[in-house]
Amino acid sequence: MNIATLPAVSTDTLRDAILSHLAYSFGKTPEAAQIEDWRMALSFAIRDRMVARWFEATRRTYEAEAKRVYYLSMEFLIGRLLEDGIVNLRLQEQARAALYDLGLDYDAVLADEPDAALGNGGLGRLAACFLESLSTLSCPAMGYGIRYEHGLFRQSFHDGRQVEAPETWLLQRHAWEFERPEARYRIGFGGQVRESGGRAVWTPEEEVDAEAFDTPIAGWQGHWVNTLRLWSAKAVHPFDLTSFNRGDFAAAAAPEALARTISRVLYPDDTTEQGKELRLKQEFFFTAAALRDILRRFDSEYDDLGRLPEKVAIQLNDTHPAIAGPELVRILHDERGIDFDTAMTLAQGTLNYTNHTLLPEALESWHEGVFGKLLPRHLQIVDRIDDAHARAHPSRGFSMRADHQVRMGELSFVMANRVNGVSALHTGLMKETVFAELNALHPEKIVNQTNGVTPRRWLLSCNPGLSELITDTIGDGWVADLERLREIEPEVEDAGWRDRFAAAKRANKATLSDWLGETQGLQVDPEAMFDIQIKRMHEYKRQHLNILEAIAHWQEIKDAPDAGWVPRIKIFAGKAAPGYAFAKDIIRLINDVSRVVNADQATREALQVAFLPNYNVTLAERLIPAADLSEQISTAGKEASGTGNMKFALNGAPTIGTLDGANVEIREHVGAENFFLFGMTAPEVTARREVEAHARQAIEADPRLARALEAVGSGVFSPDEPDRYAHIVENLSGHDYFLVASDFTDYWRAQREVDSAYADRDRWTRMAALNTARSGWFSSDRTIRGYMDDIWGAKSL
Ligand code: 26Y
Repeated sequence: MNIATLPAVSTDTLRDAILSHLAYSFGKTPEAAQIEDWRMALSFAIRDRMVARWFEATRRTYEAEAKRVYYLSMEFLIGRLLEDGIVNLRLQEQARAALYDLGLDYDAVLADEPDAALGNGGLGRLAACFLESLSTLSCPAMGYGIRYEHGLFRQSFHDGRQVEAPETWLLQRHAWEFERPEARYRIGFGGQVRESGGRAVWTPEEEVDAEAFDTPIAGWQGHWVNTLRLWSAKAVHPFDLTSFNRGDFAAAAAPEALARTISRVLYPDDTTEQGKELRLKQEFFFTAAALRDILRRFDSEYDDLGRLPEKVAIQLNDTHPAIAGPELVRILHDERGIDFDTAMTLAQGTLNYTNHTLLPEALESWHEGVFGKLLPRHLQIVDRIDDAHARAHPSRGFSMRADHQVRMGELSFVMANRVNGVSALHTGLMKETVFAELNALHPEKIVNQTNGVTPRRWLLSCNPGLSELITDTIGDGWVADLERLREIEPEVEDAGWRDRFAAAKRANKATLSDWLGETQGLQVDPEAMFDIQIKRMHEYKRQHLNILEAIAHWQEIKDAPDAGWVPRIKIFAGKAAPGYAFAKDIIRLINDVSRVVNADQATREALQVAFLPNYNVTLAERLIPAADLSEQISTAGKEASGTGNMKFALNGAPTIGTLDGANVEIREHVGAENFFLFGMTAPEVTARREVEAHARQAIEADPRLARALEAVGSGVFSPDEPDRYAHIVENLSGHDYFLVASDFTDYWRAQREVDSAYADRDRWTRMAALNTARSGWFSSDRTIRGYMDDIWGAKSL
């Protein structure tokens, strides 16, 4: 069969394809089929439609001898893929109708798919948006990562406390991957380095195999399909027969278990770099496999390694794959016999590095003992890289090898052709702080690429009501050219159009309200303002500032229940790293406040608080379209960019926020009058920390803040254990590194401005609609074009 000539997809052909997969791929009759069987059959029918384009994309890339882009990331937070596939292939109507014909509920079938949480948060979700945009822009590209058996833990609450359980996405069948037993590489760890014939020869002590699993990623309209290749760790000799025959079954299975450990679980932390050997193993495992695969492909096309920088661009998503630098040099020099300086230059021309954080505790560094034990040859190479760099720049005042550490940020910087930050503010701060010295030596290296989000998932598919209004108004060209959202701006002056915009938002809120009732037992009036903060739990993101303001608000409502308050529901969601005690205490505090406040008959019309468990991509898709207000309240200078902030603005939720990360650029785009700004700027934050007793001062100056803290400290929300939150109060009135107290007063002011703006519904709708109309720049298509032009030198095919 010529796959390129699959029939055009009608409802009938799709229904037949589903039935055919049900029978031939899953061995089920329609009568016996469970929802999972139907979901798999539909997924296979959709996937079939990608395959021809996938082959075609590969063929065209070879034919054009195009430069290829490789995105190396420890995390790909892809979420569910079925709806994404259906939407991008524009098969929504057919899929809905086909399932209807089969007596099935489309939404229920889609909801059966597990949410693939192979990432912690922003960095992993960015990687997923980038893959989709790379395909939309028909850029020849491939993502490389780890096929974790267990993604980010599942979160629930017991007595308000976070409880973690393993995530098990692979226990259900997964429709999207193709196992590639033939794409398998042996990866070594430990052992010795010897000299032989003037060459270093590394003999690893331990070996595992990396086996590839490929997921096709279709871009908008399915014109181009790239691959996400995830590596799974397999034992070289899966089974120790001698032990088995001896009757020692545990020992017989040991090699298999040991090898699988490497790809078993995602590290659930995105703040504190723990220096765990297993993490370094994971990093080397997937990076080394990816490089072998990249070079195999390169060798199949070209015979001159000197052309590597011309034909290959490798992007390191943060320092997690930084070992790519020394590993590439090792392969080129030790294995391919290229002299060291040339090997280093070739690697430097090929690699690029994206930095996502300035938090010192999240910057990776490895003790040379751990590093040298696992990667003895790489430690030698790092030292040679460091020496070479020092020789070239005798004035430099730092080393990537200070304090017996290997500092991965410096290593990545030196080994990269381009280094980028993820928002204008963040890139500026990179130049002034962590990379000040390196930037002085290499002033051309650092560039900015402000993050973006894919409009297919984050508007078209998650918000069909608003998308339909937009398409009705300006046609559907906006989906692939998001800046065309500007064309709806003139309509914002039209009262009838505004009503339609407001109706779309209200419908989303009603849907969410029903869902909250059904699944969380929460009764919420869809007319209330939906005020939402969803992101990982971190002190710098300041969920505690939000809850303190809620407490103060509640207290004022109690003082004067009839003062005409604007009804609000504050919604929180987010996971805390299992070892981050303070963040977990904030979760518990919010849950405690929620219990007390929601039970208060005197105030519940005006204020409710909810913390939704198990935040993930799917929950974000549910919440963001229904949001009225987006909380982006990090301490200025700490949030590298943020991408949730972009999704909210795009879906018509104005921001209350600080001048941090991409908030700065969002405010520039949507207009200062459509953004609720508060708080200190990054330089003011730095200055404020120098003020003695800054927190005490701020608390003394603001009786509302003092009263809210007093309530927390005296057990109003934890009557069974009054001093449960004493340490939080102590932190916020003492050290208060993230300046919650100092920003409180201005945050309160901005919140009351939000209230009055929301009370004037027509004014609010205008602001909301202008947020949508002016957020087109935050498409990840724009970001990827920036990488292609400024960093990779790659072209659309
Ligand atoms: C080394 C280990 C502890 C670690 C693991 C994961 C360190 C960091 C991370 C993840 C960081 C992350 O998600 N950073 C976020 O990246 C987003 C995409 O650029 C930004 O929008 C966001 O501001 C930043 O916090």
